[in-house]
Amino acid sequence: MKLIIAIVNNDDSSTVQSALTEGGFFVTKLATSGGFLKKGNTTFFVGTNDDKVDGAIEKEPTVPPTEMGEFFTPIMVDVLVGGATVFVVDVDRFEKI
Ligand code: 2BA
Repeated sequence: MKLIIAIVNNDDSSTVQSALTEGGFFVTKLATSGGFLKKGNTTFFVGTNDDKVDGAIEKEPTVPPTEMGEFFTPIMVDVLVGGATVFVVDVDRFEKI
C-alpha cells in the first residue's frame, strides 16, 4: 500500500477532489500553504494499493504551459502556477479500527 501526498493549487482543488472520489479513491483534503509564496494551497492524502497509484496521479492537474506571473517582492520572481507536487510513500501498516 502507498500514501500519495499531492499538493495542488487551490483553483484545481475541487476538480481534483471530484476526480479522485469519482475514481473510487479515498481522499483526505487539507488546507495548507506553501513556504515560498506563503499562499494557500491544498494537500490531498490518498491511501491506495500499489497498482492504483498511477491511476490516482493521472487525476492530478498538469501545469498549463502559458500560465505565468506570480510576482513576489522584494525580488521579482516568475513562478509557474498550477500542476501538482506529488510524493508517493510506502505504508508499513494500515488499519481502520
Ligand atoms: P510554495 O512553497 O509556495 O512554492 C510555490 C512555487 O514557488 C513552487 O511551485 C516553485 O515554482 C517556486 N518555489 C518554491 N520554492 C522556491 C525556492 N526556494 N526558490 C525558487 N522558487 C521556489 P511548485 O514547485 O509547483 O510547488 C508548489 C507547492 O508545492 C509549494 O508552494 C509547496 O507548498 C509544495 N512543495 C513543492 N515542493 C515541495 C517539497 N520538496 N517539499 C514540500 N513541499 C513542496
